[in-house]
Amino acid sequence: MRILCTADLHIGRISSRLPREAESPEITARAVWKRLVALAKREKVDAVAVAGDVIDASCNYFEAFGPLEAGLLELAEEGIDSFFVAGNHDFDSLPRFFDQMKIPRAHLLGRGAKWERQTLKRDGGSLHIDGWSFPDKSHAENPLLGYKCAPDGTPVLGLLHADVGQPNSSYAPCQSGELLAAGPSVWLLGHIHKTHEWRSDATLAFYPGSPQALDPGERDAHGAWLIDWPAGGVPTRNHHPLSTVRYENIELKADGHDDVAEIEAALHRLLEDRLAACAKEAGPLEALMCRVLLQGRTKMHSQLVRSGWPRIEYLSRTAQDITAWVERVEVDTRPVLDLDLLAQGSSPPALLASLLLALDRGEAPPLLAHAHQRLRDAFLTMPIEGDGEPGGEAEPAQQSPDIGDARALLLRQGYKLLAQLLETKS
Ligand SMILES: [Mn+2]
Repeated sequence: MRILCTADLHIGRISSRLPREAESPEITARAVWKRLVALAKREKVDAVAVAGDVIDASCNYFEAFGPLEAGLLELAEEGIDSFFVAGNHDFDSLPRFFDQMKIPRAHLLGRGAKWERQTLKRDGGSLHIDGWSFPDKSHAENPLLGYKCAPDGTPVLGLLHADVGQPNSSYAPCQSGELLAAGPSVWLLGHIHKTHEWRSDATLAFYPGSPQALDPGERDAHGAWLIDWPAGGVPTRNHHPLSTVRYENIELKADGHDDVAEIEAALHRLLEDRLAACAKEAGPLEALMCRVLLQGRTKMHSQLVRSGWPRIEYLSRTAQDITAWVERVEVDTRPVLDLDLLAQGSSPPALLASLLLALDRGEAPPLLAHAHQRLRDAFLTMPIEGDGEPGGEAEPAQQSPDIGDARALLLRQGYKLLAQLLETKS
């Protein structure tokens, strides 16, 4: 049995923060659905399984309707079944689609938050698919509390859109341990857009991640997973890249680079290395969007902080039909200063230098706790990138700032201020 697994397509969205030149029809979630259908046919899979959030929002219903119908009909013609559950984004639109379209071999499981089992039969084997769909735009109860997996010797694939390991989540919270003990040999999960897995001896539970990377928080390779499930054997899983966009963070050490040309040259080398590394598992990749973090001690610090890097938006590099773009440069460099010497005395620069030294040593001056509190307050009122619902789907990049974040921010701002104070003084 071969099952192509995905989730979180969010038809209606496109990959964000691309320069206009990098935009193509292929960066839409609609287009990745087409590539997924083509992959399913090429790989001659038995079924496609999708763990929710296929349609981004109710208002994208008409945009999603045509491509979904066409893709599902193509799959059906090839004898490929498809199994869906609804997520928090398409709790209403996906059931509506299935109500209006009667497509052979396409199944929506678990409407109204009621667990439902379908069985896929092929020569030499069968597979149960147990699924549960979101009944509303949020659901604070654990969906596994109502789940019973009746074992009958047939392997089971569980299909669920849920927030794993976040007990206070409003999006079907459950624990990885509960999933691994619930009965299915494999759980295909939706909701978190990054690939993540949990394993026990006999069980695998995983988020396949969004097949098209949609924003800079969705880093690394994105695609779908193909599970090969031999009758009576252990399933194996392979990643197939499908995203035309890949977001990456690049750290560039500016130590020893004392003019812009040197830093530019170092950046070009890094982009080339990253391009070469990404080309190895590129699939349909067209754009590599790099967020560059400039770190280290450099004489260029003040200039970089003051003027940023005006030419950066034009920086691109192409190799093997993939173009690397610098999406943003975050300057986190430090000036070349003797802080111990500067910290002597009681002038404003001296007091600031002592504070920076204390922060660098890992001490906790009162300002640190204060800054942390202010950061957390700001986080609570901040809209979540790409989602628009405050306090919505917390993803790793969107968790409440910790004390380390506060320390890094104070250091960054402190060095900036110190460099400026010293300049004013001279
Ligand atoms: Mn979701």
